[in-house]
Amino acid sequence: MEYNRILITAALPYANGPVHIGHLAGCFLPADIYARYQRAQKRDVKFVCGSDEHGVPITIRAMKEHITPQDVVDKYHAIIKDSFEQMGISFDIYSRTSSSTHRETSQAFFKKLYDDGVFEERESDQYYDEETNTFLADRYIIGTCPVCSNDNAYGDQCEKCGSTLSSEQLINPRSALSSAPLVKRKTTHWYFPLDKYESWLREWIVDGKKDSWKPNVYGQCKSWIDSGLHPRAMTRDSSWGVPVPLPGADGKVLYVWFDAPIGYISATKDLTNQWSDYWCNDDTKLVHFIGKDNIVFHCIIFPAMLKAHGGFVLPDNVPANEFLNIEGQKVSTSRNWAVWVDEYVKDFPDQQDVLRYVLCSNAPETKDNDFTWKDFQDRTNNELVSVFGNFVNRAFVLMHKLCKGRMPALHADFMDDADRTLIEEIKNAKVKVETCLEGYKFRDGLFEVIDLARKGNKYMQDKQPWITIKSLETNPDSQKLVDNCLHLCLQLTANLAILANPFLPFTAKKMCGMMAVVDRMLQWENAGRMDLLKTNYPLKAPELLFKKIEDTDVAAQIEKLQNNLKQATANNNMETKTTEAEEPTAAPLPVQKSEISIDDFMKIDLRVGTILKAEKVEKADKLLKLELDMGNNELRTVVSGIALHFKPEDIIGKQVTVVANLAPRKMKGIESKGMILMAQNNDGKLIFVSPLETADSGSEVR
Ligand code: B3M
Ligand code: ZN
Repeated sequence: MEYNRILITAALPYANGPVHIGHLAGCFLPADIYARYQRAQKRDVKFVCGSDEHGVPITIRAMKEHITPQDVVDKYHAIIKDSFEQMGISFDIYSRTSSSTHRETSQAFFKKLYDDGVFEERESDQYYDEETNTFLADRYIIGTCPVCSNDNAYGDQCEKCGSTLSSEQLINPRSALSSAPLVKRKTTHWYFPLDKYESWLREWIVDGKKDSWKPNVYGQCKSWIDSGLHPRAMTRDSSWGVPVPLPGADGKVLYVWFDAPIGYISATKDLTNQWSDYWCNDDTKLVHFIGKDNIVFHCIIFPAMLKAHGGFVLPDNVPANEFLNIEGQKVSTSRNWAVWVDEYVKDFPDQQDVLRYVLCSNAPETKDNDFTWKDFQDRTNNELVSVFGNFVNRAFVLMHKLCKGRMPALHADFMDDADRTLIEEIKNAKVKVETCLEGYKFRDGLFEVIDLARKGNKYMQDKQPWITIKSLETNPDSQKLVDNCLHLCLQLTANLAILANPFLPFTAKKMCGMMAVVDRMLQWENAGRMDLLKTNYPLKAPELLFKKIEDTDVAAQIEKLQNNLKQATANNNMETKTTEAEEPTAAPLPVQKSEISIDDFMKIDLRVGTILKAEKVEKADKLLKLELDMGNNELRTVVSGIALHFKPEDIIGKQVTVVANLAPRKMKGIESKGMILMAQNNDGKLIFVSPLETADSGSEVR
């Protein structure tokens, strides 16, 4: 399909708190990289977003803080919008769902479905809190879990045992908002018959998107569709939201997940009168960037709504990311376990690209990932500063020193194979980065950019122009060799600016300043060109592109996290917890053990072993007897307490880290020679500590 327009959306953040780096990594940063890249390709792009200002969490926060919901959203809309601007998230519009455009657009959408007879009207009994005069969503009902007897299970989920529940299943249900006893009241709502769209969805997604959608997205959709779709209520009893546009529907609003995605349409309306060119043409490529918890809404419910309405384009792709954890734990706003973007930009002024770099190079594209401040430091110092920044800086410093501050010429008859290879690499890099970005592989794309800089460094290191120049007196051609080297390094620098621009826009702009070229040079078609900087053109002095992250910065941020957690735990009560829809309660931080010396550590002989056999140990329900290949024809028996977590047949062939010199000991009559290492999640789940790539059995782990 040839597309003539690209409409990019990023999930509308709830305006009930600031955004954290998990939000950035999950959808806003990839969406921005994609938008910047497509604009550089001179395609017709619109990148829209806005605050999601409806929904129960906002009303609860308002109640708690004794302010109106409007006050809540006004406050956070401003903070969120500013955070995005600071981080260079280049929305064409950042709108909000409390706007009049949105009210009219979502009401008209609802009304059209209503008039077309799409909805089913149903009466049901629902829990009502008589003290706060509200119907309670499942999340705001607490009771005893029928599965594990946890007294504080939520109406939609028990966080202790993980069961999905409905409030009807809770034993002794009570309100999370007040101490009033729960009563049931009759209420009428309009249901969208998702079941009627099941066969269409199956055809559109299961048959049609298998190869183009990410496996995590496709898989979630398929399992939803396979387990059967049911009508879903699209209205709620609440005083906050878009009023249901029907006579006699007082006190009823559109369900937040009905109106929020329509917010993409209203935002486009607020942006341009030509909005329907983008929404109502099949040659628009609509791409929704979201986090994994939003998949069903964007892949199933919203498309079915669009289909029922008619006249709208459907998403071409929904490249959802997984979650980013912080220092090994799930982000939790109620425990204040998060890195807030508004605080980052204060703590690290002018270092937006550093965060963009780390979040993209460690993006949770295929699985949940972990952000740690140490890793932030390592990636910044070892990759951005040492590879990219260092290359650009050296090219400029040497050009000023050895070529009088002007772009040196390229002397064709003095070129060698290394020069030609470098030119080839630059051309290849364009194609590689482009392929990655078109396929939503942002990590890989960024890796290619850094890899090109790495090649530049190697080239310069091999050429050593600072040595070559020393033989000027004996060899008058030396200047030409130096010129060639720096000419190529500087053309490479210009290419790096173009390729890095979608990822690191602040840096690319700075580089344009140093090269004294206009930003127009950054257009994608210029990548791969070797004539971007004109010979003899005066270049500016180098600017520092990135600052090193110091140990003290890392320590301060970790301390901040710990303090936030302590404070949040101290202030915590039921109320704050229940305002946070998706938050799991997490286990306390594992306490760090006391310091050891490197010699202590070196005493441990860690090796990779491969599991050849696994079987249950009789009369010991926790133990598995493992037979490990330790390389060099050594087979070893290790007894491990993992039987409750893994089936023996599932772990054959897995590689594990073995403490190989642990004194042997007998367990249930079997001699165990060594121990295997396991990581333990907050929820108690065990995970093998295995090499990321297959290693030779017996390899040392150091
Ligand atoms: N407001 C964000 C979230 O689930 C939700 C997205 C709406 S996108 C239409 O965090
Ligand atoms: Zn439970």
